[in-house]
Amino acid sequence: MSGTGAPSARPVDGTGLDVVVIAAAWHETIMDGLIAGAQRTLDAAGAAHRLVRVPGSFELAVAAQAAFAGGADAAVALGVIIRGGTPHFEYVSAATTDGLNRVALDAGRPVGFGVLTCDDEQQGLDRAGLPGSQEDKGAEAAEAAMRMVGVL
Ligand code: DLZ
Repeated sequence: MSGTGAPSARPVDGTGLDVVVIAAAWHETIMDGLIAGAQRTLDAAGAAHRLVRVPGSFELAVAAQAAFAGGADAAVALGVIIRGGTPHFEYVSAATTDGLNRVALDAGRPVGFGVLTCDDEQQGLDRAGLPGSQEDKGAEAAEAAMRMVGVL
């Protein structure tokens, strides 16, 4: 279940890594798929990992900052933001993305970006790594985070 154009195949070695998976609570079914995909990928790579739940995507960045302060090698940030009738979507999406990027740059440690920004629920389901999904963005984010530890 690899995404269109997404890298794959080359196995990733996560042995010895301490990874924190941070997951928002909104849009439960899609989040369950993203979390399972990330955890499957970390297990397959042999990485130690734990799950931290936060209320919404906006809170992912500060939780990633805390994970790094606690010594984590990498974080995987998972969230689903679905467009509504107000400009809220743009503000939460931008703050989440900018916040996670800033935390990664400040810490010099990788944050796998598994935040879906969707026009509707179906776009999230299609990318959640669930039965019937075409893509598995939780797995992709976990894999990217682990690969980056070896790059930095
Ligand atoms: C408030 C809000 C809204 C409207 N939509 C979403 C969403 O689609 N996905 C998500 O992860 N979080 C959403 N939130 C919650 C915010 O991320 C945040 O948790 C609250 O504004 C409290 O700080």
